[in-house]
Amino acid sequence: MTNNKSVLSWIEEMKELVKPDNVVWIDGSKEQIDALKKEAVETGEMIKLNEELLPDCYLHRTKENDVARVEARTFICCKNEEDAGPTNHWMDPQEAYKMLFDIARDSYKGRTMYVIPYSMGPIGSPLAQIGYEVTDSIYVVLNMNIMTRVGAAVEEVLGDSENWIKGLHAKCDVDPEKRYITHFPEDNYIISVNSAYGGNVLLGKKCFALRIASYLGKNDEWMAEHMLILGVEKPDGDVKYVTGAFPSACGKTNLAMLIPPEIYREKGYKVWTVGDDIAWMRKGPDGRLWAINPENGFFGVAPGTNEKSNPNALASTKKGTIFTNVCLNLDNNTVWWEGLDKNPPTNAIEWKGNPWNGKESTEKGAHPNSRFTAPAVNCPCISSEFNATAGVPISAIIFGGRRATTTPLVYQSRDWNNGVFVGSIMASETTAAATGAVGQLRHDPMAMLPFCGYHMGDYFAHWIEMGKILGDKAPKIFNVNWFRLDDEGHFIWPGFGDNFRVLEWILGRCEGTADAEETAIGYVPKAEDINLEGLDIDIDTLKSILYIDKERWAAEADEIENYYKIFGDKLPKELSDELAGLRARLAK
Ligand code: GTP
Ligand code: SPV
Ligand code: MN
Repeated sequence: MTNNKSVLSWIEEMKELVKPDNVVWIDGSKEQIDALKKEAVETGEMIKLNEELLPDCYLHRTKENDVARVEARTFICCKNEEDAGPTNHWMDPQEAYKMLFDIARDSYKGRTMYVIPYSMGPIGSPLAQIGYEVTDSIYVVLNMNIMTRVGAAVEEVLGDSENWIKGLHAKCDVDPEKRYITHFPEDNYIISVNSAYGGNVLLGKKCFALRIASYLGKNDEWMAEHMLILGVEKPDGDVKYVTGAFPSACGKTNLAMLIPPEIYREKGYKVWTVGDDIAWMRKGPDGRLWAINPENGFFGVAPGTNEKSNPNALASTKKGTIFTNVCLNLDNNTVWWEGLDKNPPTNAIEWKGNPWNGKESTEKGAHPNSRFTAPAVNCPCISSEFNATAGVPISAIIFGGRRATTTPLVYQSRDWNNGVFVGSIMASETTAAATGAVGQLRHDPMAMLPFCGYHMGDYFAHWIEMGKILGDKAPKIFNVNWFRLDDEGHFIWPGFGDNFRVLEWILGRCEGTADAEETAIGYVPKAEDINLEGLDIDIDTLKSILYIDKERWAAEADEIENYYKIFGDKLPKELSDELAGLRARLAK
């Protein structure tokens, strides 16, 4: 426990408010964490899985109404409504505090308050930040203990500094009508009530590491982004690092842990995972952009994860993992989800807790947004630089979305500002990661629509500014789309490990060794520039997903113009100029 006055006085304030029966300070020790696991099993909050097949693994089921992020109930509470911008929900901070404190008041009665000191980023890294989360949920404590660096060492680094983020989580009655996920960027404060699910309650993750951190970064020349970080090792041992921003459930974890096709493995190519969801980036002493992963684990989408699609993610879940809302196989007390294998258990309990026979039922065994919380150290391809306090230098930034049409497999932006434009016009089909309709195309600039803690127009301006700060050392910017569909609705590109072929082209472009064709939207590989060796796809098919359909893009430009209107005079002139440039090139 700390002597930090600012921390102690806030904890006193919280105790006064929520009135816990007792307070437990999380030190992160094995004894303490083991005791909490035991308690959670005794109360039924978690189910212990087969110790031989899945050592130290647990299953947790949330309420049926509490299975994903709730964007409609997520708020940015800053003094001026204008500062939250057109893409965020806003609440007046004073009104919000009052309403939230009223909801949370006395809600820990009969419960324990857990105080979690945590570091986002390697403890002591100049890029790391510290937070305290108080919660009445053991599930939250155990997940935070996997996803962040928790405990006494964090408090030692903080010392008596007042530079830390407050996070209050209160489960209350898990009432969806009173559920609020709120952020006070001007006060370094997060309050989350009436949920007990992932991104709503693991306050270090989306709330802090993206919404609050994006605001901090804007004011201090750094960036907090919804990005994976990976390293590509070449046969000569040289490693080049790349980040990728794809919207929720659009392939970050899969790309981050990719295994290159055999023809590359034979030559000695490898991929190393630094992060699968969030990157914090700042200009380093050498002038390049350096990135850390502020997290310490993976909160990954379970469905679709299998031995073929993502063996590294699957291996990461084999010990010390918490599964949420997957299916329980009663025959051997292990877990199952759609897409794990073709053998659904017949004697099982589905994610809602009902008996389930996978051979007969038409219902799903696992929720589409069921997740695993796995320690990063479990990952067979975890980067040697995972804990590097300086981070890793970034050569390329990749944007990408889920687009059935229009957007080609890959293209390179013309320069930094054009790359910011490419990120700003991202659109993607919605997924089960947030409540609401699935499969609807929506704008999701830089994959940050649900996560930007301030005005998106100012966020674009910050990106432009970072380009000026980095100058000719700025990473090159690309866009990818693994999700083009054929007339029958099948994915055209094989994806997963074969995405390495696209990564190879991207790095080749950074090094000046790969060829491309200049098009209206940017530099697109000629079909021959993507290596298809060992792959069963013909060159005409590849051509079809590299083709730039000018009519569709002209319609896209109209759509972008319309979308841009919501930013009013906050839209940087650089971006309206880029749009005009695109139109002019399309008209040629
Ligand atoms: P969040 O954790 O929500 O931020 O998601 P994510 O971006 O990490 O997505 P993830 O890698 O978990 O992938 C989500 C879904 O996309 C899974 O169902 C994957 O099977 C699917 N997916 C990932 N990569 C590819 C790909 O290259 N091609 C196709 N067709 N599907 C993919
Ligand atoms: C996402 O939705 O982008 C996630 C899962 O990574 S959550 O932590 O719930 O936000
Ligand atoms: Mn995510």
